[in-house]
Amino acid sequence: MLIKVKDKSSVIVDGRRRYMTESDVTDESVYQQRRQLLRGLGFIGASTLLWTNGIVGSGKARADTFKTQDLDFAKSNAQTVPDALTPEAKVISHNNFYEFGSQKHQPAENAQSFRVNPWSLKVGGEVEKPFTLDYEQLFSQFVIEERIYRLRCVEAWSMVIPWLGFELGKLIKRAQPTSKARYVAFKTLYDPEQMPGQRSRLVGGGIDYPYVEGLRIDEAMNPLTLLSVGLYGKTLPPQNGAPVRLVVPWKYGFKSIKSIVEIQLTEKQPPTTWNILAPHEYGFYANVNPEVDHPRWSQASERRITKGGLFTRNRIKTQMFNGYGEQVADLYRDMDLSKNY
Ligand SMILES: Nc1nc2c(c(=O)[nH]1)N[C@H]1C(S)=C(S)[C@@H](COP(=O)(O)O)O[C@H]1N2
Ligand SMILES: [Mo]
Repeated sequence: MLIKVKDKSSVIVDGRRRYMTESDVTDESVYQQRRQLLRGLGFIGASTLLWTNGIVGSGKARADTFKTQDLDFAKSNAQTVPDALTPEAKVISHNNFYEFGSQKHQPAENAQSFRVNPWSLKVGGEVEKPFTLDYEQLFSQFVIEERIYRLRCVEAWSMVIPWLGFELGKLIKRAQPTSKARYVAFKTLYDPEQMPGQRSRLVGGGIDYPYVEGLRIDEAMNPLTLLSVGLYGKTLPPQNGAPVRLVVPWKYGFKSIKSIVEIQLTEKQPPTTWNILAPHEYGFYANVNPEVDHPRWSQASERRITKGGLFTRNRIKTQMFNGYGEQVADLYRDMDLSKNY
């Protein structure tokens, strides 16, 4: 499996074709400086075939069996936050991915043999030009940027994650939506053979799979909305939604659907998994809002997952739209957010 972001000369190493990267031709520090410069100029570097062993999760979970690959990317200065990053070991070992079990440690334990290549992401529905991306095209068709975003789970914990990906809006534009397209519907892979949560309601938290999500088209086109293919400089580990997942940073985490196989433009508002499960608790919009409590708990504050153990004091105030109000408040100016939760 190789990820070829741009055409590069290739060499054969140990009997395998290997694409040259910057690090092959320069020494490491020069490579880093050059990469910095290229990023500053708005170029992306090219990638890779550096197999990494990943990182061992903090707990018992062996989150490192799956092989991620280094990805090169353009650093975006515009989309970052001043908050400290959540350590990678926690990002990849404390997950919600009910297809692999409903407890936080289970996805990292149960998803390590998940097959991400070959993959097929279908883009269709109310569009002039439907298309499909295969695994390599997920990394080669759009410029990969780094975006450092807060992720606020509806359960009142949060992380700060350096994602790699591209704007969903760019993919949608390529498909040329028709005038009927008002919403965007997303679907996760359905593969009970690989996903124990899809075989057993007990493991899968009672969800009717496949997991589905949706956005209004103006939300989908907002430049913050990301299709992520990596984090911490590497391709996504399966527990975080490999090979491609949505990231909508101003909404509760459950909107950020993982391991997507289908994106459909639609005329009608699509059904969404948590709304189907408990409509009075989880709305279609699910914007982070400290003033609208969950029926069973407050949303005024959150536990920020940082360095330090479980009992580190790290309770912080939750911000309206997770701190992204400047970019997104306009989308909702005529709406009652306590009704459209
Ligand atoms: N297919 C699918 N996508 C999903 C989920 C899931 O269970 N299945 N959980 C959601 C929830 S509740 C959260 S908080 C985020 C967690 O993303 P992370 O594990 O990468 O932090 O993924 C979201 N995407
Ligand atoms: Mo969540």
